[in-house]
Amino acid sequence: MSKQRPFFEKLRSAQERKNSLLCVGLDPDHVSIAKARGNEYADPARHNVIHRFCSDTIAATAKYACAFKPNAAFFSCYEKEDELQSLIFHIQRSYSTPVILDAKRGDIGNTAERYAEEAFVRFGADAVTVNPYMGCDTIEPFLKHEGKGVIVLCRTSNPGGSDFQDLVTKGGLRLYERVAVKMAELDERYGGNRIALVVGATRPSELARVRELVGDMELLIPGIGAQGGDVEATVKAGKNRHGAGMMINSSRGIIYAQDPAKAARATRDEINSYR
Ligand code: OMP
Repeated sequence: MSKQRPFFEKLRSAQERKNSLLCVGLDPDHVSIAKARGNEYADPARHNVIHRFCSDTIAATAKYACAFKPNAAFFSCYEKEDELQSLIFHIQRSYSTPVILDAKRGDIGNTAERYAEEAFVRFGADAVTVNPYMGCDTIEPFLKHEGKGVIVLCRTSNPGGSDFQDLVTKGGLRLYERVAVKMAELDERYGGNRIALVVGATRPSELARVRELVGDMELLIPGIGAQGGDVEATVKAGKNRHGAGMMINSSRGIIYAQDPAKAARATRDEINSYR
């Protein structure tokens, strides 16, 4: 198991150093890269496009990002897992910035152990996103990796997020509320500062409800930018008592912007203006 600095320590240090709650999502696809950058990354054999695009984007935005969140699907679909691994190492070493591997894993114990090893040992990520639908025992194998962050889906940003997550459970709580409560309990059982929750920026009232339920816990909040979540409503609903406790993610809105550095700085500053 890793002896590196804990994820939440790295995160808070990056948040303070860069005065930022912005998480930059790395979701590279060939069509969007060509559309946004024209010939800049043209390579008919597609050898290094993903890697070059990501490392340029990281270099441009690292000053403004408290974390990066590469989404595994955008690398594995092109068989670019080696690039993913080297980009994660590059972000950690060159920019002292934590990396969340967005993999949304969730499976029974022995399989979850392999997923945890994949995220934390193979890819060397500081944190990973997981799906709690199969129950608390499927989260625990990830928590066994000391210092690593486990970021659990709670109320997702997509329109279908209401299909199941808003259903009222036996005790009267909605399913996402129950996830929030159970994960806060599990986090406490593991000593705190191990679990964060994913709540979409497209759902400010659910975001406020989760904040009410979990106190100062860290939240990963995707859905601003391309999905249209309102930054002011997000920050006001999601901030904790210290005007923090959030990693607000934008992927397409930053990486495919004409000037990613400018977009990242503007988003960071807009978030800060409502803290
Ligand atoms: P943009 O919509 O381009 O900013 O990308 C959002 C990123 O966050 C994608 O990688 C999504 O897979 C991810 N995401 C959501 O959009 N909604 C969620 O509820 C959860 C996630 C996530 O777990 O990161």
